[in-house]
Amino acid sequence: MSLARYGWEPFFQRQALDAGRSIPGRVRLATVRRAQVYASTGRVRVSVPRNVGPAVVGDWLLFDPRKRIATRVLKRRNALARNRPGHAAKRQILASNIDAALIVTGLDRNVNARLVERYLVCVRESAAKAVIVLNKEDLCPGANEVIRSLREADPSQPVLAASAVTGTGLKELEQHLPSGGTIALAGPSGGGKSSLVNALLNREHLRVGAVRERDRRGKHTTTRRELVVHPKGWLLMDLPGIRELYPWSRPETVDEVFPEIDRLGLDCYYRNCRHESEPGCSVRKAAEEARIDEGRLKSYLELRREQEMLIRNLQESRA
Ligand SMILES: Nc1nc2c(ncn2[C@@H]2O[C@H](COP(=O)(O)OP(=O)(O)O)[C@@H](O)[C@H]2O)c(=O)[nH]1
Ligand SMILES: [Mg+2]
Ligand SMILES: [Zn+2]
Repeated sequence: MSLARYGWEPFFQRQALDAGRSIPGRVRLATVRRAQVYASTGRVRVSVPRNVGPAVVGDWLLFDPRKRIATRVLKRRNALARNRPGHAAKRQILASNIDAALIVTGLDRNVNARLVERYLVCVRESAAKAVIVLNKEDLCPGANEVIRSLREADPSQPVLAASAVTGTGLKELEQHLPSGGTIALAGPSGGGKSSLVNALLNREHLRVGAVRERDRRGKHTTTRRELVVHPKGWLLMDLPGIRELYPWSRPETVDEVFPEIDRLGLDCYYRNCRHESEPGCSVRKAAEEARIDEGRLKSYLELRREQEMLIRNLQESRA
């Protein structure tokens, strides 16, 4: 079978010129020391020794087809990464080699815009295309208000309403998926990521979790990350929901997620204004006059501080 349908490209091929007897495989499932890969010989389970790994979903690795042992994880084209909760600076890669990420959240409860912004920072940092998907439109036909406020903040950011149950919005969603690309589905648990993968595949492939009625939170049914091949050529990667997301990014990436704030910052009196309590701050002024959203500003400042702190912690740990 051709490896191209799994995303094999010159970037990886060049790294595999000296592979010897090892052959390439794309990780579709991974645990700490094991991985299941798509290879030219089909699906293969391989072990990933400590000195080789860890491998994450989306990685390309080389493995010995006889012994079924990974011999090398190939350099990643990009990655979705966060800082591990409870650590000063410890990078955790959630997924690798992705072309787009759908940030999926359910309209059955209040959309957590703050969490969406955090996902957006991760995706922007990876340079993959981000699409915000407001799922469960069938439960909340009045999604327009949420969509409008998201679009108002950043008109260049695609935001779609969809329903995995009725199929609303799926055609439009498909138009946003880069052809032949690897598409990660990220977002809080219970938003409908697995359901959307199934709806796009038009069959039951992934187990869908029941939503607890009490608080409408999804149970954690997706405990592993999995990569599935769509007949139209996309590789869909269902990621488990995570509760705390501390993006692993440069502070400048935060600016890209809040373009309306970044733009105002150009007019501040001080060129390096932090929009905290400096005189002549046009960002503060805009917030006072309700020209920008107070919640977004708080989120922006918090994320900037977090990412600057991350850099300091990283420098200290390396010193
Ligand atoms: N009404 C409705 N329910 C949905 C929709 N998508 C998912 N669900 C339900 O929401 C719950 C969580 O879905 P799941 O796909 O497991 O979410 P995940 O945790 O993000 O993977 C399940 O009970 C689904 O049946 C939708 O578009 N409309
Ligand atoms: Mg799931
Ligand atoms: Zn300012």
